[in-house]
Amino acid sequence: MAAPEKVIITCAVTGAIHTPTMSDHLPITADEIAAAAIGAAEAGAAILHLHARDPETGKPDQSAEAFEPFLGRIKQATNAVVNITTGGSPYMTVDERTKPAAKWQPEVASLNMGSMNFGFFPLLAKYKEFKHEWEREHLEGSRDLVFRNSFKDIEYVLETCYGNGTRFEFECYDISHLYNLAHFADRGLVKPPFFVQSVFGLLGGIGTHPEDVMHMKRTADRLFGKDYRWSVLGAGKDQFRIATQAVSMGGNIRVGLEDSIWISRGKLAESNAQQVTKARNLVEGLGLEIATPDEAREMLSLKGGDAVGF
Ligand code: KMH
Ligand code: ZN
Repeated sequence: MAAPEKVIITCAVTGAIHTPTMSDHLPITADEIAAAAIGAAEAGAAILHLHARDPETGKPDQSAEAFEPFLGRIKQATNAVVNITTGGSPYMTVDERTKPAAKWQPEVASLNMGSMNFGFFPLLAKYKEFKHEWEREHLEGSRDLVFRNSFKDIEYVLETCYGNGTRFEFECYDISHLYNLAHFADRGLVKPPFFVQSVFGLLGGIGTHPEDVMHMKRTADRLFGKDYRWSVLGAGKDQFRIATQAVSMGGNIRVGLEDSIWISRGKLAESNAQQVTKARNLVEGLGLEIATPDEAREMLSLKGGDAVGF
């Protein structure tokens, strides 16, 4: 029997959903994002999924300039693959969301494979006071928030980024998003190997039951066969339970404070590196090995760290 493939750990260090009030450990400034990303890479993350924030308020900032101060530093300090979000925040237009990836031409950019209700308002119940006024509006507004990723939007991201040799982390929040990816593959607009990031546990997307994870994998296997690499992220408290199931099924995993601010039940993660270390221990505890950044490049057919625009 062939040796199992190595496991790619992606770390998404800050995102655009959690807010400064929720954790003092959430990286906000460019210095904090750079340090968090470098720490995650040192702990074993092969891919770093990056968003930027306003350094004063912590509000998501999707200007290309906001990414500049940390991209160069991460590149200098690590060999990790840099993945720039095109999801930005679900409150932004696709044009705004695509600007950083278009300018900096990373090896990987995220690409969200369908529209969905994106409800994070249940978090409101946990916090009485907020550090910044925007945080309450951000949570409250998600009662009526459609994260828009129409076919035209997806084509726009593909057209803007493909010519730069950027490949994609296809974020699939539900089974239908796999079918949308298959549609683009049928039209020849995306080329294998596809890096499918299955997202579990967001209100508006698929749940976190083991059957949900099985169904996602079975469907992806049927649609893409050997033409894809499967990665999972579990939102919030389910992060490591989903990761454990997926690794045992041959998958890759994404951790990081973007998706969960927790390290264990009721205990905040003190850093992204802490979650990556836990993920690494999980992989190695199951008798598997983590992929280095160069091994991840090989598995995903990436252009290489020297071919980016930063
Ligand atoms: N926070 C993830 C569930 C993106 O950046 O493109 C969604 C995400 C979107 O990572
Ligand atoms: Zn993201």
